[in-house]
Amino acid sequence: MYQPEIETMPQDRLRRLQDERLKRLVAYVHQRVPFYRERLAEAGVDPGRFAGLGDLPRLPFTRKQDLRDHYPFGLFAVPRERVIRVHASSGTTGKPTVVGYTRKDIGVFAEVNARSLAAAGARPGMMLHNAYGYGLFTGGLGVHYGGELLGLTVVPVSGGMTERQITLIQDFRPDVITATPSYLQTLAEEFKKRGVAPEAISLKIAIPGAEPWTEAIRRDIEEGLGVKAVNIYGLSEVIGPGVSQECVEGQAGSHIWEDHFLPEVVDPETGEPLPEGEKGVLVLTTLTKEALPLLRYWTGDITYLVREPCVCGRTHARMGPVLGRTDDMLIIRGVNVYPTQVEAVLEAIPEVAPHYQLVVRREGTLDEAVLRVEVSEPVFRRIAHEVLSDEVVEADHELCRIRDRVRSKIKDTIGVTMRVELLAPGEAPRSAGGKLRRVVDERNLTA
Ligand code: DLL
Repeated sequence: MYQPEIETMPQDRLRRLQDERLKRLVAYVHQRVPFYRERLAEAGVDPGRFAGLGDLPRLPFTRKQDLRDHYPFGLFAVPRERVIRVHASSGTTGKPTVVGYTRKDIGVFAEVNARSLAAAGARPGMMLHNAYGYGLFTGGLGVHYGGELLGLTVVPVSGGMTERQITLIQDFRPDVITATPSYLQTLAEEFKKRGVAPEAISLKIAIPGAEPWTEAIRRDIEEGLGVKAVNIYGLSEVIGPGVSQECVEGQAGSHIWEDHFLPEVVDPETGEPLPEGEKGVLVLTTLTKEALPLLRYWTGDITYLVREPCVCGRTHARMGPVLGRTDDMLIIRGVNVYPTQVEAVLEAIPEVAPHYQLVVRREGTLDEAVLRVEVSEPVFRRIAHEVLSDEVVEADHELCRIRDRVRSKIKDTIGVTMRVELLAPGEAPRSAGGKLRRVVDERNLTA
């Protein structure tokens, strides 16, 4: 562990630490951020009488829109001159969300990433191939500083230029790789195409994050690259990568570094806090940030919390995988659909691969959902063989059966009829280095 005394702190001590820090935070934002002064007044919270953790549900939520409304620097709690770095995340609409860091914030950012890398199994002296994007995106620089602090040799490759990535991995022989899960799949496929066996790849640990992924993708990455794959989670508004990290011992949920980030899971409709284990929206309060402290930030990510002790000995609560987002939930003919539900269905059908694209359009007044999914390699070879041996009818039957199976499983589990189109292996979109968009909504519903 990078900081064993903090990472294994008994939960009652951790609560006391959070309680003190939360009280200090409320006084701090009240004094320094006009937006929060107003919001706290509206909520009837007097910082002098704020009772700490027990009073947490009385604090107002902060949403992405609040950051947009105060674009670019309006929510900063320190003069711009004390901000030594900014990052930004590109929103789907309009202006990016801008975040800032004081020197101390950058220190915390490095610390939580050093902790995360160590929890993933990285050790001082190892080499890290960092393929998260460098630049305004927090992934590259966040992991980079953590790697240096832990004592790794960091190779700042950034995303993209797959050819060069492969060469560097083969020549430098790194132990650890950090990249989005979809890009790790792309790299695994490239190695396979070149006939490089997983055992011949030097990598031992992969740390996917920045977009949702599933157990099937974990298997893909672990088998394809010959590694253990452990999740890293984070978001720019709260700090960037390193808000939580799955430990390699447990591979069962990601430890939220609770001395810096106070987690809650709340009901997406009512905002009421939910008990441990129930699914809802993750809400995070930054306990130590100076430049951009946030009260109860509504991440939009759907997950659940686990407070049970972990096999690794860390006491910090774990979050489950991100199951969807309140805002990428699609409503198709009145039914709520999360892309991860589609993924789960596809994973249970061996004839197809979990590479897909979901296109939703409007036909007249009706929504039409088209699920384009790749058939698995063995199915593809069998069909190709049948076609070449002039058994076209058999091939056609088999494809029909697979399409029907996918369609009826989707209908049974999600409740929506989708048109299914089968693709050859490799035809669904792949990541070229960054986050991958698997869902295309062409309905333009705001127009
Ligand atoms: O993606 C920070 C990051 C960089 C995390 C590198 C991990 C690794 P944003 O661009 O602000 O920040 O996007 C944040 O991405 O609210 C989630 O919806 C999603 N996300 C991030 N990590 C995960 C993950 C970075 N491990 C948004 N699993 C978050 C699922 C994730 N979704």
